[in-house]
Amino acid sequence: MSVKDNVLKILEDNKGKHFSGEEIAKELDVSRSAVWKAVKTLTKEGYNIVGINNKGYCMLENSDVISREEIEKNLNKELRAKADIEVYKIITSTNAVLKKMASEGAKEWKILVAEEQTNGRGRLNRNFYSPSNSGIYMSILLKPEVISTEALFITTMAAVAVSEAIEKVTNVKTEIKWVNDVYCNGKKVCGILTEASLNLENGKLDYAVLGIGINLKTPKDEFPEDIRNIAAGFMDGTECEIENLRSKITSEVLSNIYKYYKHLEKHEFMDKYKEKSMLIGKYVYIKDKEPKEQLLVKDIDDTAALVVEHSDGRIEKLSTGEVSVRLMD
Ligand code: BT5
Repeated sequence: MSVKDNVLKILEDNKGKHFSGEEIAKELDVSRSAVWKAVKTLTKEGYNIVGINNKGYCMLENSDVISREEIEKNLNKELRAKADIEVYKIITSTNAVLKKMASEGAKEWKILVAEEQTNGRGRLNRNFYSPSNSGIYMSILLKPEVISTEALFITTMAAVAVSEAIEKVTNVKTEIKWVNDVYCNGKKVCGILTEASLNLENGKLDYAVLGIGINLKTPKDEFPEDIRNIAAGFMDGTECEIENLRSKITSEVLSNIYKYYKHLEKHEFMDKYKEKSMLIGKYVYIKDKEPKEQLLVKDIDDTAALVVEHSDGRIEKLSTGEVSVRLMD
C-alpha cells in the first residue's frame, strides 16, 4: 500500500480522532512531509480531513467519499478475493474505460467506480448526467458462459440488485421501470447499460461490461433542464445521514450482483423483477410511435418481454431493444 493508502486507513479506522503528523509518520515509518503530502492529496480527492494546529489530522465522521477499502470491507470473502476495484475521483465513462481494459485482457470482476463522469453514456449513446457529489457511477466486467441473448438478463439482474441494495441500506422504496431503470417516487434514480462483446464463432459473449449510474441526491445546482422532471436522487427528501453511504450502496450492489450472477442462467431474480415492476397493471404508450396508442401492461414474461394488451383485446409481446415505453399521464 502507498503512503497515501496507509494514511487513509489510519484516519478512516479512527474517524473523529486526531493524530499528529509525527505520530502517523512514526507509525508508518515515513517522513512527516510524506504524511503531509498524502493528507493534501486526500483532501483534494474530497476526503473530509481537517488539520488543527497542535492537535493534528482528523477525518470527520460524516465523510462520504467512495473508497476501495470501505467497499471491500462489506464484501464477502469470496467476492473480495475476486474483485479488483479501482476508484476514480473523475473519469470520462467507467463503461468506456472498462471496455478498453476488457479488450486488453482485463479479468472478470474488474470493477471501476467513479464519483464523477465527464462523458457518462446511456443507451443509443444518450448522455447520462454524472456530476460530482451526487451519485455513484460504476462498471463491472463479467465473462458469463452464456449465449448472446442472455446479455439482456444481466441488465434485469442489475436492476433488481440496485433496487434491493437501496432498500436494504436506506429503507427507501424503489420500483423498476422496464427494462433498465430504477425509480423512486416516480423519478429515475438509476440507469443501467450493459455493453456486450459477441464472439461470432460460438455465438457466446466474450465479455459484458455492466454499467450502473445511481443518483443519491439532486446535485446542488440541480439536474439540467431537460431531465429535471424525470431525474432524482433516492435520498432526496430524506433527512437521515448514513456514513459512507456511497461505498455501502456500492458494496451491496456488488454483493447482490455476485449472488445472482452465480446462477445467471436460472434467472432467479425475475420474480423480484416482476414484483418491483412499476408498469404491470398500468397504461403505457410506445415512445416515438404515432398515433399514440394506449396499451395495458399485463405482465413481464420469462424472456423479460413486456406483455401488453391493445384496446381491441389483442395481446402483444414487446421486446427490449426494440421499443421504449412511457406511462400514460
Ligand atoms: C441509461 O440509459 O439510463 C443507462 C445509464 C447508464 C449509466 C452508467 S454510469 C456508469 C456507466 N458508465 C457510463 O458511461 N454509463 C454507465 P437510457 O435508458 O438510455 O437513459 C438515458 C436517459 O436518462 C437520458 O436521455 C436522460 O433522459 C436520462 N438521464 C440522463 N442522466 C440522468 C441521470 N443522472 N438520472 C436520471 N436520468 C438521467
